[in-house]
Amino acid sequence: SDRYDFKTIEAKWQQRWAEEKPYKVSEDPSRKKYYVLEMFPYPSGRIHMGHVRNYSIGDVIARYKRMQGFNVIHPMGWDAFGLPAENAALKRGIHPATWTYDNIAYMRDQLKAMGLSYDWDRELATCDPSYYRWEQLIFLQMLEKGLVYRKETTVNWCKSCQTVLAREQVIDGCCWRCDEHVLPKTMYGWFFKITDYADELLEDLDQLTGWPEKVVTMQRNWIGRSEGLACDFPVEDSQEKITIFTTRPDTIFGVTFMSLAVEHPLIDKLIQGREEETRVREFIEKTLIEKQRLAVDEEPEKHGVFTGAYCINPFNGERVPIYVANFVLMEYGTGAVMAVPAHDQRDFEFARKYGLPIRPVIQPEGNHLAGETMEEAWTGPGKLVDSAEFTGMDWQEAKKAIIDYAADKGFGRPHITYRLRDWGISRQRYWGAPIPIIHCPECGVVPVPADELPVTLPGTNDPNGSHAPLHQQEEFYSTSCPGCGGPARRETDTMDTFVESSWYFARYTCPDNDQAPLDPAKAGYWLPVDQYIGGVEHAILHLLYSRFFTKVLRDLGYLNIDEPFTNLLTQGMVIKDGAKMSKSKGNVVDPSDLIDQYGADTTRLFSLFAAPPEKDLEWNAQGVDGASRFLNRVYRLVNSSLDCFQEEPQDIRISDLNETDRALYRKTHQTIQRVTDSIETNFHFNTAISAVMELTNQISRLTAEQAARIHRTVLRQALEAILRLLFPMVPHFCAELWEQTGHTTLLDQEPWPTCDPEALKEEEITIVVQVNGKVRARLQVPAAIQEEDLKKQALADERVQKFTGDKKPRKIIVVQGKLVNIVV
Ligand code: ANZ
Ligand code: ZN
Repeated sequence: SDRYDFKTIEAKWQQRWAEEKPYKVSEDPSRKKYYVLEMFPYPSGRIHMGHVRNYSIGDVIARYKRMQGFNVIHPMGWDAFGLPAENAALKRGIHPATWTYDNIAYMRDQLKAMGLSYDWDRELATCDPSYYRWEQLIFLQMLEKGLVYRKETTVNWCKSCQTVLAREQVIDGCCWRCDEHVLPKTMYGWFFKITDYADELLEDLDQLTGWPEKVVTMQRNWIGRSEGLACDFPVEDSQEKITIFTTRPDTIFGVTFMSLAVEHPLIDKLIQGREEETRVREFIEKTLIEKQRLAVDEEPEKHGVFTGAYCINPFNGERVPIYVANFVLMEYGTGAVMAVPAHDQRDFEFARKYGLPIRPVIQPEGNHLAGETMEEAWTGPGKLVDSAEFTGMDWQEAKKAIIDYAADKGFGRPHITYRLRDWGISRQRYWGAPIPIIHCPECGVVPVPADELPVTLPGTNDPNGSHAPLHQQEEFYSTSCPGCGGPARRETDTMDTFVESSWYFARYTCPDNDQAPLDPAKAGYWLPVDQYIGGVEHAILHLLYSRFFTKVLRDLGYLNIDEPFTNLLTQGMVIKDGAKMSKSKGNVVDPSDLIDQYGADTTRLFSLFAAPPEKDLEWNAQGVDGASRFLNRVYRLVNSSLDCFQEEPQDIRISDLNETDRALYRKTHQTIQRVTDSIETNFHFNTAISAVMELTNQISRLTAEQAARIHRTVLRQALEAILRLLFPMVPHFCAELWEQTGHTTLLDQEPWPTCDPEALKEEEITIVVQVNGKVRARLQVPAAIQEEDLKKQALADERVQKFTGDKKPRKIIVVQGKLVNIVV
């Protein structure tokens, strides 16, 4: 057959790479390192097209950088804890560990069948005690530094499943698994103090020039820094005061009521014994239940209830009625808002609904707002009115002046609030890393001594072992206190799986280290990750947590960097029939079928050629066929030209070549230039591949006669360039042809081709310029010059103008590539 035998070829090279380990690396201070990393997969069972795309992109970069001489680290592992393993265990009656490790074994084979150039000796699985024991140690070291704490919070609790649910697992107020009503429950949980790093996490975003701007913006908004005023409003007839946070101190004379979050701790005191008490309590209860029902980001309709109590605006001594409102968040600012309906839309709607006064205190230029006629809040700029001594000030100026005034009088202070919350890491599930803590009735919370780590998950070595939540496994939790030796109880929460993925990229630098989580020398050599590649769905949490962990590990002395990922590429989705490929849509293409039918190289080539990495990739069967046909064409082309590899190559000077040879030589070097440029600018492999296709076409178009006479070295260089340039994308294919053409080196160790600058210069020709038939000048012009440009240049030439003078040319005759005759 005239199709190349990809099955044999791919198996052969995969075996060689497994045996010879050309992708195994170690630290070498004499060489520049390059760390390329794709987000590691969850071992869900099989790889999908999204993986194929992600890993193909990473592999091209790894191979390209290797050919450029970098010491390239390119590792792979498994994000192996998490819920699906437990669900599968429930459904199929197998242990989560069995399910996970079986999947890993299967998916590892699938990745190997793609020919990805990983250093497999660095593989890690986060569910392995050899990994999570170090995570437990990091937890303890963070605890010691005050970066871990335990507090009571409200969680989503499913009574029938006896577990906390994540926000996404509450659907219409019910448990996604059993459909039971989900209720708020206060319980203890462990937290990482990510807010301690809020400022640094925000500031260092400026360093991340190699990240997509939209990801940086999403992180900035997530951290959500707000500057403003914290101000105390004394409660009437009471010693209490309510502290509010506002970003608009300039509007403080426009306050007409106060709104508290339903969870605000002062509410009880405010309403006790008042006639409003029952109504308020009912409102709070209703609101708490309603909160459970809301989808993430869904805004409830604004409701509130008057408490009967008043507080005093310290700026003007006015009485301000206190409301409880469902749109005030306890977790933000101080959980209390001074309401200014004239200048805040939420307050405006609330005021209209409950008939509260609207009092404008910021007047925009050329307009006069009146509370009775306003149709919406004015949130723009303006000058202060009805604001005592601040009247007449510009709003920006007034912000400062009012903060200063409050600070001076002692009832307020400048305040910065972050939207970012501390990271709750407690999960009540089985399949996660146990939190290494012991609760002792005498000593309280006691850390597990470091030399007793790991606290292993029970039952993982036994396929029939229990995988019930740890709080149901007495053998696990009953223990003795490391402090007093008395009976004690182990912590039964496990860690959020995002903890594992927050530092795995660092662990790859010493995956077998059994002395410490990290080796600062090794980490120092390899980190930061130069190029990270993954889905944009991780734009916030995973990337933020990894940045946080990097700073923590730096402060614990393990790392000497501030940021983990210098460059980030967020690849687009793989879509089919206009929708993301997913099981639920039934439009999944299984990469294994493709690899079976077309081979790994064709599959890789298709995924790289169909779209630039950051764009969505639309699946189409013709595209795969096209990729396959192209590779077969190159295969035949090289095989029909084997003789050019038999002679010793000669030195080439472009000026010595005849026209056909010169054209191919130029094209070869232009292609090298274009491919390199396309990769360097945002990894646009699709245009890189197009360039190689053009070069291939130019060779294929040679007539039999031209082909027979073409300069052997020029042809050889062209074909070698094709193999080198395509190698990162279709490695088995190129490795095989490289060998078939008599090379004994591995292409990985071959340098990336460089281009001959002489060849990139545009070809120039000499044109004779006549005036009325007499030769007056000779011009050096690009060979491809347009006729109009040539005429202009001829007319503009001084030597020519001497003879044409002011006379208007009657006629200009152009003989292509030779002559211009101007008749005057
Ligand atoms: C008075 C005011 C007047 C406000 C005005 C805005 C406009 P950002 O910018 O997002 O930080 N706020 C404060 N704490 C809140 C909470 N716990 N729940 C809901 N809203 C809260 O928003 C800050 C503004 O959001 C604050 O400034 C406060 O309303 C409100 F013309 O105070 B403002
Ligand atoms: Zn004790």
